[in-house]
Amino acid sequence: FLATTIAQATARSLFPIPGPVQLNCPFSEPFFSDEKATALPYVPTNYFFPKQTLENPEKWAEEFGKIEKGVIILGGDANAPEAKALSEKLGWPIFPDIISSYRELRDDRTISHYHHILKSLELKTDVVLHLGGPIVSKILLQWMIKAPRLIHVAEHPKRCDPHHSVTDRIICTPNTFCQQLAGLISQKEESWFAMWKDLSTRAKEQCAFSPLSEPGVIQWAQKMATPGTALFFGNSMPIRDADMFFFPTSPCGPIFANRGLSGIDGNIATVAGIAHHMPVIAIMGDQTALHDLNSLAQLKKTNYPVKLIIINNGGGGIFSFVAIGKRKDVLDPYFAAAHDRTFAHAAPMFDLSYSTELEQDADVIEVFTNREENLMLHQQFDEIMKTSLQEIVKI
Ligand SMILES: Cc1ncc(C[n+]2csc(CCOP(=O)(O)OP(=O)(O)O)c2C)c(N)n1
Repeated sequence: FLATTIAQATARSLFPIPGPVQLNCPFSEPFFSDEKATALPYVPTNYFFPKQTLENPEKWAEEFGKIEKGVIILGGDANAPEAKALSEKLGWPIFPDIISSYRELRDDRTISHYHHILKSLELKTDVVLHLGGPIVSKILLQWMIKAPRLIHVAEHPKRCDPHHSVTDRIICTPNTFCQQLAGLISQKEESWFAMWKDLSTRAKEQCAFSPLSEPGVIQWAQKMATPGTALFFGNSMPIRDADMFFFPTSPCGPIFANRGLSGIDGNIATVAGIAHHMPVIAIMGDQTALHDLNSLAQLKKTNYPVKLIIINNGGGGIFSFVAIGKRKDVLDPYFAAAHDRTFAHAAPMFDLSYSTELEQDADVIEVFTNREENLMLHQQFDEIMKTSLQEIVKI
């Protein structure tokens, strides 16, 4: 029972949608026995997964070959390095979501700052090719659903279409899809791609923040990223800021986040799990860290070191960005759950070293920010970005 159940759970964690699997283990009464358990002979099942292929790639290649203005969006867990070959052939840019496993590659087909471009300018595309799972950027989601054609490719049949806008749903492994098509399409010209690249280069020039600000912490992590270290971005603003501002200049380690689960729970436990396999730099908000405080005990037991950076803005800073942010009377007590706690005592309670300096070598680093200033910083940044990108379009 145990061997085949574990084999099945492992298989389910990999296919069709990679992710955690919960096993419920009911213990039979009286819960404890002195009797020695006897190991029975066991045979675990070996699983082999299908690689979904495209039935009629020629039809799609012919259609795509006629379209000049298209974009390739790599969503969560898209894991499609072959998108590069397809992008090169079609002359379509790639917008890689923070957890698409593509941003880590840092290749020249990437339009890193797509979020800022779409927020600043009114650009239109004829086709969106969305590979893999959901995306973090709401701005990108609102933009892509306006495209006359929205093609979603994933290897499972699950719907990932919150606005009911998908026009074509293709069940196929995204990487195989790109590989099959790229081989059939002849080289197209690059002016559409070049426009996106120019805009992205200009957008990048605007992204410089103090390391004491929330986006600045993300940019600090960008500097520290190495191929052998994983990155984890907590829910709420850290994952959103990472989606907007985390663009390593050379290939980096895998990027993790708890997307699609209920939310801010279990973030520290997730980091501990990753650190059984490789070192981790983790960034999360104070509420997220408080919600999973007892998992700090796990950080002492990992095979590899963890640097846990807690951005403490005294509550849920994300709520300042939504409509309720204007109602300070209800915002602080009921949404932000404002507090003035620090982690200075929590870290040593679990034998973890603690600092408030990013550059220090400590297990837990707490960076203090301010929710209102953070909102203003983002708003001012958006304005500067808009002006700067609009200048280019006028030229
Ligand atoms: C288990 C759970 N409870 C509540 C929420 C709602 N929620 C979303 S973001 C957030 C605030 C998170 O605050 P923090 O970790 O400090 O990050 P910040 O917003 O400051 O970036 C809350 C409570 C959730 N996502 N999950």
